[in-house]
Amino acid sequence: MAYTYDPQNIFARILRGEIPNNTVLETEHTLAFHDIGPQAPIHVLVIPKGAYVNFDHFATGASAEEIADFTRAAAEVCRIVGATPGEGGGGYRTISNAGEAGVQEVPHYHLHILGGRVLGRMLQ
Ligand code: DGP
Repeated sequence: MAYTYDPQNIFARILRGEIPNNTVLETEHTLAFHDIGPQAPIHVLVIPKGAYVNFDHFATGASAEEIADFTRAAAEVCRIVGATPGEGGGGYRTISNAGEAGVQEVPHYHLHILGGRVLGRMLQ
């Protein structure tokens, strides 16, 4: 699948510093910031700095170094916001929406980290 990345999407603009964000963590390949419309007391978005549209594009197109950096940054974000179970946190949920069925609004790959309350079951 060939992906066409829109460099004017809102997260690309955040990465270029054209739009401010409330940063939680920045690493070499990853940026994490608070969601503008939080759906839970903790709602952080983790995005790669590279131009990837969705999870498939990232998983197949990013380097092993980028993927490792992203994955570790996401885990670090959970610690920073105090959500990590076993480390005093109450737990969290990660979600990545893709495409129409997934209702992805921003076409730059991102992981939602939600927590700070009991989120309710999504899968039975
Ligand atoms: P999704 O449907 O998975 O593409 O979710 C996109 C999320 O991005 C949504 O929860 C709201 C958030 N969002 C959209 N615009 C901005 C913005 O300008 N700043 C921040 N911090 N979050 C944004």
